Amino acid sequence: MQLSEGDRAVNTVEDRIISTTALDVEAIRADFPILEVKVRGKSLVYLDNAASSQKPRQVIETINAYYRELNANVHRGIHYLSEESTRRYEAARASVARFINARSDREIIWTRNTTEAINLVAYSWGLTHLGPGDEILVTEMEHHSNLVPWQIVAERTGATLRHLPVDDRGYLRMDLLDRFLTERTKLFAFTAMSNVLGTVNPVADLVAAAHSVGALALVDGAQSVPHMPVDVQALGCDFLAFSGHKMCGPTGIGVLYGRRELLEEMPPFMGGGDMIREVHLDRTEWNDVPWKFEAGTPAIAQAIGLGAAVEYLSQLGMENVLAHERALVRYAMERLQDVEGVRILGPRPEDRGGVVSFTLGDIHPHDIAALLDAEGIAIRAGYHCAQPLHERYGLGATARASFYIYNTPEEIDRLAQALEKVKVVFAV
Ligand code: 7TS
Repeated sequence: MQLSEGDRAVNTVEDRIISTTALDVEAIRADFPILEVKVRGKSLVYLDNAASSQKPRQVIETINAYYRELNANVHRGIHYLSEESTRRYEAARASVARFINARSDREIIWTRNTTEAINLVAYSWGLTHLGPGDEILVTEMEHHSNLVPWQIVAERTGATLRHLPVDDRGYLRMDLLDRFLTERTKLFAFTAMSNVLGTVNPVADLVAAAHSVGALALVDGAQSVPHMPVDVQALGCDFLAFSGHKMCGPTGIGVLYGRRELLEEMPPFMGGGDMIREVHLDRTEWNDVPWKFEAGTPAIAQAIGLGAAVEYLSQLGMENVLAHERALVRYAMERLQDVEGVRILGPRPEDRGGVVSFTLGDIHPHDIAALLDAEGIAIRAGYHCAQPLHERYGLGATARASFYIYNTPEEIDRLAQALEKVKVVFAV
């Protein structure tokens, strides 16, 4: 673990101004009812946004109204509620398509989350397109959900799984890309942003490199789509996976974007109702994409809720969301570095999103998290579902603070003050 040189913010006051002008944080905070909740008698400081974000009342009320006024199954009944539910469900798909600039709504498949979206590609595309001699390339900074499915596919197909290394500062080893990406590579699956290091990867360059050897590019957008502008046409990626619950939407809904030509020729992931056009006892004709991949009654209220979340974020402007988080992360890195004994993982603020993983002396991150919890501050401690990355840096576990649109510099001050208290408790 190393701290990069020249990380420190130079002008704290200016940072505060940036972070409070990119977004109207006070107005945003008023949209999130949970921020009024007292935790252990203290006002809540929610810094576990990389795990899941909080939900604005616009999303909560959309879901509530759906169940109160519209609830019915989609794509079946010829009755008002079913037709209106279907219309709203498909309108949410169109909102998501616009949000990531997909060419067509047909390129948006509803899944449960990022994990299911990646597994869909692994099982549908991976099992049918890979064999011995083929290679799948991932990176050392992947979340387990962009690693384990490829281990399973490699084992089943005889393909080889390779890992592009990270350097000591938390950047991908771009200098080694040519060595790892060869004509044997059939798929390059990588995260747009590390959920541990915060590193924002050069996605368009990585996609172009994959295409130059004839490989497909799958982007894990779980940490990018909620936090920065993402344009699938500009990036050129073949697949993009992300989760609704990390971007103000409900749990139980996620997205796989796929280029239409690829989706057309991929076999279904699961069989059942809704994904078929005709079924006979001995044969079945598949439905068109995207419904071919959506077997059974879907998460209707959740999809509509995600549609509301996407509209909410679009109104804020994703450039502003990114600017706000960049300012917060710069401030957080400065404040935490002032706490003696804190070591921060990952690159300089300009190259990262709103995630700061750290250790504090020899204090176990679970103890840090528990003591912060007593102060009303929610962070995450552990491997953050990226155990191989922790092994790469020789770390057992880390503590992680992660930010979103409603966080403030004052909350970061509270985090830093609470860490000083942790040190007192542990007599560090
Ligand atoms: N990929 C990345 C980069 C992630 O950060 C996560 C979740 C996932 C995939 C999986 O998303 P899911 O919605 O399918 O679970 N990351 C975290 C985290 O950092 N802490 O809890 C979940």
